[in-house]
Amino acid sequence: MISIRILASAVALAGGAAFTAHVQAKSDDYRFELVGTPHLTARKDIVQVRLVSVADGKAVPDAVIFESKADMGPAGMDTMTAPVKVLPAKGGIYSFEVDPGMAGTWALHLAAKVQGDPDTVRGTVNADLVK
Ligand SMILES: [Cu+2]
Repeated sequence: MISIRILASAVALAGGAAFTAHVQAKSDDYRFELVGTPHLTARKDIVQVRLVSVADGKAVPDAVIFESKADMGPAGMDTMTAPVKVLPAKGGIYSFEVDPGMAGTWALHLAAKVQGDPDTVRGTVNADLVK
């Protein structure tokens, strides 16, 4: 009887540890959304994105975007990438300057940190870019 109890608590502990590791790895509490239609400025596409809290739909204005990559995965061209420059965020809108090699549907992969949240937020928005 005692050994069964010990085994049960060991399983509970292991489960708890795995759950914690998962929670710290990635956050599903937020999502990135495309704002408007990308437009050209000085022959580069400006893509505007909002970060939204899934729970209440509110925009998160003070996240730190630390990773931004663009590829043509949505058009079946995973290996075609484009330079992305992060522009200053304004009023809850995060802007990115993308210099695509060709027009079409591009994926913008983003990673961010939200103030007071230890988890990393990762998300992808698809945008139709012109050239
Ligand atoms: Cu392409």
